[in-house]
Amino acid sequence: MKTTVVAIAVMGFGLSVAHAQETVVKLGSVAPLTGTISHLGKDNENGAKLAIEDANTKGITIGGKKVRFELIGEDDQADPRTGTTVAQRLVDAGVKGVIGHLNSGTTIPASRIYNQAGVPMVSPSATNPTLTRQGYKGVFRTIANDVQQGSRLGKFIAGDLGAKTVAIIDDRTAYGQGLADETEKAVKAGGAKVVAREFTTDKATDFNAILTKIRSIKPDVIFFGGMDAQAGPMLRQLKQLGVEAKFVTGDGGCSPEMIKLSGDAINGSAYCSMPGLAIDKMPGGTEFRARYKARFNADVQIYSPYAYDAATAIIKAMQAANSPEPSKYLPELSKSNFPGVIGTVSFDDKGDIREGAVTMYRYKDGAWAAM
Ligand code: ABU
Repeated sequence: MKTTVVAIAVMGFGLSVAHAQETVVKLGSVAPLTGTISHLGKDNENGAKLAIEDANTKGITIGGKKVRFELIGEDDQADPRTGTTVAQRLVDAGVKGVIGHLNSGTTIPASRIYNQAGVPMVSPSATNPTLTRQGYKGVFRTIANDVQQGSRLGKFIAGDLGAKTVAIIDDRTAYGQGLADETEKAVKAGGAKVVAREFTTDKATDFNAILTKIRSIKPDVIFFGGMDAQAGPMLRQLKQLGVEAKFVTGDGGCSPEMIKLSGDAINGSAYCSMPGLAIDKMPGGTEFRARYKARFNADVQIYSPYAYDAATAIIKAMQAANSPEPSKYLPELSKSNFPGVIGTVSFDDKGDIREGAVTMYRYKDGAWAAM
């Protein structure tokens, strides 16, 4: 632990009026800060930053010493290999905990590095179930997982939307493919038929070949497992091809950016799911949205409230343990139970958030409206 002696001198009097001991505790935040989903990465980082600024403003004392938290932001470019590289860099820099990563495809391989180093991590956004099924004690998430999300999506598509035929596309990432698989299971369990299963990548922007094939099948619903950077252009191209099917996607497309990217095509028939409460229904959601806007002059995209609570969980665990050392505060992190922005933050024995809700949204009047 690094200790800094801060001397406050009164200018003009040449006097040192106070000496305070301040301990710097480094935390990492990892997300894609460049590339097509950098808006989501920045949103995650900002959520963690706000929590850390709040903690520093409060003036937290741990082990009898005033603590200043320092957030080290890393860019994993949504790339699994880069994810492990930056994870190791954070471990080498001596971080005591990590908020991240954003993508399941980067978070799962990075979790091995943190586990080996004994550094706890809390992802605000990675929803693939495998993350918390690896037996790593220091791995948590503040968002519901894709078993819960896929099950809700399947019921929504086959039940609420009354679809008889469904085409499913995914981006072949751990998240997109995993969510598509879970949704397919639940769609079938709900009595609908999956008439096409296609895939693209998380780099693609032209989906015409896949969509032309699907157009000839005339499904009632098209489900896409992937992020807004693909979902937006895909929906636009669907409308250009004259496809009438309803379009449903998961949390990766449940952003204001999705609305921008899809343009007018989003009117009338687009839905998304979110593995959490609608921000208006979160106990601290309205206040968080206003504070976020005031601080960053930007709107919440998707996961910043979850990132705020992920950082808060780590800080609170350090306070409860009276130590920033991972081996000391990890048992407290496992026992987290506090009212966060998103609701009660408490983890089950795997590290998944307890009572994870899933909310369905419909596009209406320029925004995603919770149903
Ligand atoms: N939950 C969607 C975005 C992050 C992920 O890859 O899981």
